Amino acid sequence: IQIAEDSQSVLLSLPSGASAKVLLYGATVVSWKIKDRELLWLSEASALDGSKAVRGGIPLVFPVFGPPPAGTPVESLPQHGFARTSKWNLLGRAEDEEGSVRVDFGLSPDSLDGETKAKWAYDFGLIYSVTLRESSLETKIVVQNSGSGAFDFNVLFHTYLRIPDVSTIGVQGLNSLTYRDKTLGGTEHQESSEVIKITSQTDRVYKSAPDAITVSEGDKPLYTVTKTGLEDVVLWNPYSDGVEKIGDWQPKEGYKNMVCVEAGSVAQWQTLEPQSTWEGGVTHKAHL
Ligand code: TA6
Repeated sequence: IQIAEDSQSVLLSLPSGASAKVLLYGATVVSWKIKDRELLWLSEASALDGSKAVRGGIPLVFPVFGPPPAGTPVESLPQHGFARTSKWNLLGRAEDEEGSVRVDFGLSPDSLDGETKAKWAYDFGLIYSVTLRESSLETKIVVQNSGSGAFDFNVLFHTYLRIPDVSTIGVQGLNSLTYRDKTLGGTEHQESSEVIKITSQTDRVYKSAPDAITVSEGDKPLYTVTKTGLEDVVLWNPYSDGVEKIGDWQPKEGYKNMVCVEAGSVAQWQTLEPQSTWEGGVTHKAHL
């Protein structure tokens, strides 16, 4: 079991051959491997130097998902908030006897740049834990409100799962749910597929989703994404037309090798009372 760090990132590894790499920038997981097999998709053109949010891996969305709505306290923040573009502090690390390794990161107003702090002036603390096990990767976030007034937030783990071929996979666990389709102006629809196939640009927020979602290829499960304390699941693939508008997406054909299955609380605001904490997390399991 190993944890190695340099000034920019932390590398976790297990004797079984699993490893994960997390940048301090955004506390973004940029790689998760089992033996030599990479399980997350990362754009070859993604900035990794802290100049722009990472395109791929697991960017963390907080305190707003998507474009910030006007007239709300998040209105001046960038799309998806500031967690993914802030430099986090490494808080600590732990190894446990069952062969897992964990690293914790923290973010508070002290580590935000002045401009961001002014745009969202709450007294908050975030603790983000990444735990690597033999065949799974867990991400968990604790949100603390240390101030004297309540605040509202969205939070989401924007996981880019690497897949062999988008045309052969199916996503299970979302049937009969109501979803907001962002490709159709945010209109609401009801899912009617037991196994969802991705054949065009897909950008949907499934509300009040069950905790376990599976990505499979035929009868063979590839991943199970299991959420705790989170309400919704977003399914995103920009497809051939969508990637043309994303400057840092390379190779363009890379949309064939990814699907974002994103667990979060985004359809409604999560309200956190003063002097309170909230937590939510996701376990990504690879069925190899
Ligand atoms: O989670 C899906 C989504 O909100 C899409 O609408 C899509 O644009 C994507 O996230 C990526 O957003 P980004 O700000 O990273 O370009």
